[in-house]
Amino acid sequence: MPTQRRLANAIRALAMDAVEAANSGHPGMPMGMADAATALFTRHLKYDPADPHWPDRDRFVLSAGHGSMLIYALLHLTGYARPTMEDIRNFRQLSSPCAGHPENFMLEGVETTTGPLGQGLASAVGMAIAERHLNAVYGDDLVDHRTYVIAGDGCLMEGINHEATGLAGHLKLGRLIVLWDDNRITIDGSTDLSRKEDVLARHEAMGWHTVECDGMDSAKVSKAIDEAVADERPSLIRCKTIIGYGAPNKQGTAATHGAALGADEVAAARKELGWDLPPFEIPDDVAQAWREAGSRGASVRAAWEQRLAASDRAGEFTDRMAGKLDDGWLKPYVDGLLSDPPKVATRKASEMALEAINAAVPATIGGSADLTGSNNTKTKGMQALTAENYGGRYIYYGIREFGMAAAMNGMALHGGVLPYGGTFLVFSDYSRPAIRLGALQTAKVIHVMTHDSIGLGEDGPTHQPIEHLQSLRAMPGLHVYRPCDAVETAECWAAALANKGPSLLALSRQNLAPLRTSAASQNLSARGAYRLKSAEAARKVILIATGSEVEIAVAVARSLEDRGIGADVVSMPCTEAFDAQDAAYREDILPDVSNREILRVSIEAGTTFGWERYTGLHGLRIGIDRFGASAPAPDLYEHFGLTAPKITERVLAHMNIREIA
Ligand SMILES: Cc1ncc(C[n+]2csc(CCOP(=O)(O)OP(=O)(O)O)c2C)c(N)n1
Ligand SMILES: [Mg+2]
Repeated sequence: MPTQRRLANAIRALAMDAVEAANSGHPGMPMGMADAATALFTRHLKYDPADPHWPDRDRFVLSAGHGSMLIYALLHLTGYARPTMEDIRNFRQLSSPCAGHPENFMLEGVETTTGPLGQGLASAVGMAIAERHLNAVYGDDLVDHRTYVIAGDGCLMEGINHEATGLAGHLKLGRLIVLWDDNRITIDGSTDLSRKEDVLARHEAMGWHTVECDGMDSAKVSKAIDEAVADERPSLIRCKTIIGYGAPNKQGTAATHGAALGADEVAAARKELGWDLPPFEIPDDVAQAWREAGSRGASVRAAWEQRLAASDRAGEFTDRMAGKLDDGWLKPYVDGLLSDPPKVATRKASEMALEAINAAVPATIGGSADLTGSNNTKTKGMQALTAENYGGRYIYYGIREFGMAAAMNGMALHGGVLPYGGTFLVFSDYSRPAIRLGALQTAKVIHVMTHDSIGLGEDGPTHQPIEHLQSLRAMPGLHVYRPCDAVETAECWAAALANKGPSLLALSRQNLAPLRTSAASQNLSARGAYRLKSAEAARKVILIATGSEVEIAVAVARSLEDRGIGADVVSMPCTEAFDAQDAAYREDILPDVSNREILRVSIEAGTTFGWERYTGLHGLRIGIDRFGASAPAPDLYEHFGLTAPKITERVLAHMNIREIA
C-alpha cells in the first residue's frame, strides 16, 4: 500500500507536468496542498465518481481556482470519467476540459467555477445554506452532507471574505469546512508585504471554530478535519504548507505560484520526490490506491439510493433537485390583475407576484441585503431562515450585497432551491462580480433590484442608477427584465423562473399606471419586446420604452397621433429575450432599422449608450447621460426632460416638423 505522501506526489507530478506542457499555469498551490487534499479525498469527502450528481454528495470547492491542476488531478485519480490523462496532457488548451481555471460546465465534479478569489468560498456558504435548508425539509435520510473548501491567502484577503464568513458564522453553518492553504506566499511575494491580521482570531470573532495543523502531513490534516467535523460551528483549518513543495530550488517562493518550473527544476523535483516515471504516468500501485479511495463512496451512495427509494417523498425530492417548477400560478394571478388593474410600483407588483409564486413553488428562498421593506421581497407568512430554523425561506443577508449574490450562486448550484434576493439596482455594482460568475455558470438566481432609476427621487445621484441597466444587459447570459406594470412584472417573474441561468428584475420605486389591461394569449414579456399599442395613423414613429418610461411613451404616442403621426409603442422589458426571437418576429416589431421613413425612439431613464442597437444611428435616444440629482421624482423627470410634452417636442424636431402654435 503506497503511503499517503506517495499518493500526494502523484498530484504534484501531474501538476508540474501539466503546467510544463502548457508552459502556463500554477504548479505551486497544488504541490503545496497535495497532502491536505489527499487526506480529504481519501478519508473524509463523501463522493462517488460514478455519479457526480448524487444529491447527497459532499460539495468540494477549490476556491483558490488558480490551483486548478489540484482538482483535475483529484478527479482523474479518483476515477471520474473525465478528465482523462489526455485531457490533462492538454491542460489549458482549447480541446481540453482542463481549462485554466476550473469550470463547472466543463467537468462533472467541479461544483463551481472559481478563479476570482474569494468567490468560491462565498458560494460555498450558499451551498452549506442549501444543504441545511433541504435537510430541514427532507430530513437526515435524504440530505446530510458537508461542504469543503480549499482557500488560499487571496480568498481570505478579499473583502468578500468578510461578508461570507460573517454570514456563515451567524447562520452557524457547521457543515462548512475551509482548509486554508497557509503558505504565506502570494504573487508579489511574502504575505508580510500586505497582511498583518490574525486570520484565525478574525474567524473566531465571527463565530467560527479554528484549528491549525501541519498541512504537509496528511494524518495531521485528517485529525484536524475530524475536529472540524465534530464542532458545530463553521471551521477554518489552517494548513501550514510550503508552496511548490518538492521543487528543491523554488519551493517556498512566489516563483512557483504561476509559472512552469522549467525542465531542470522539474527533473530536480522528480528526484526530490522519488518520482522516476516519465510525465503523465502514474505507477500502478498508486493508481490502484487512488481508485480504491474513489470507490469508498459507492456503498454509501447505494445505501442512500435505498433510503430514497423507500421514502414516500422520493418523487417530490427528485423533481425538486431536477429544478422542476410549477408555472400554474401565472394565469389565474394575471386574470386577477386584469379584473381590477392596480396602479402600483413594480416592486410592489413583484411582491404581489411573489405571493403567488412562493405559494406554488416551495423551492424559492428569498432574501434581501437589509432592504426587505424596500425591495418587497418578503411575502406573507415567510419565516426567516436562521441557525435555529433552517427550514425558513427568507434570509436576512445583512448589508452584504456581494456575499448575498455569491451565496445565491452557491445555493443554485447546490440544487433543490431557487434563490432570489433584493437590493437597490445601483448596488448591483457591489454584487456584480457574483452576478457575472453566476452568468458564466448558468446559475439560476433571480436578482430583485428595485429603485431602478431617478424615479426613486430624493436619495439622489448616489442611489440613482444611470449606466446600470445597459451595463448589465451587456453581460452574456444574464436576462435583465424591466417591467412596466403589474402584468408585465408577473410575466417577467414567470420568464425568470423559466430561464436556465440568472435573471435580474429592475423594478420601480414609484407607482406606475396599469398598461396591460386585456388578456394576452401568451407571455408577451418573455418575448423580450412586443407592440403594446399599434399606430392608428400611418406609422411614422416607433417608440421603444422600458419599465416606468412605457407609460410616458404611451402619452407621447397619443400626442403624435393627435397630430396625425402614427406611432407604435413597443414595450421592451428584456432586450436579451428579444434578441433571441426569430428574425420574423423581430422584423415585425422593429422593421428594417435602416428604413428612414420610420423614426425609432428609445425612452429609458438611464444612459442612452447602446440604444442605437434598436434605434439605428439615425434614430432618437431619450435618456440621461449624466448623474442624477436629489429631488422629488416628478421634478427630476421634468428636469431631465423625461415628460411626454418634452419628448414629443424632441420627436417632432427630429422629424423636422415645426409645431404651429
Ligand atoms: C479577485 C482576484 N484578484 C486577483 C486575482 C489574480 N490572482 C490569482 S492568484 C493570486 C494570488 C493569490 O495568492 P494565494 O491565494 O496565496 O495563492 P498562492 O500564491 O498561495 O497559490 C492573484 C492575485 C484573482 N484571480 N482574483
Ligand atoms: Mg498563498
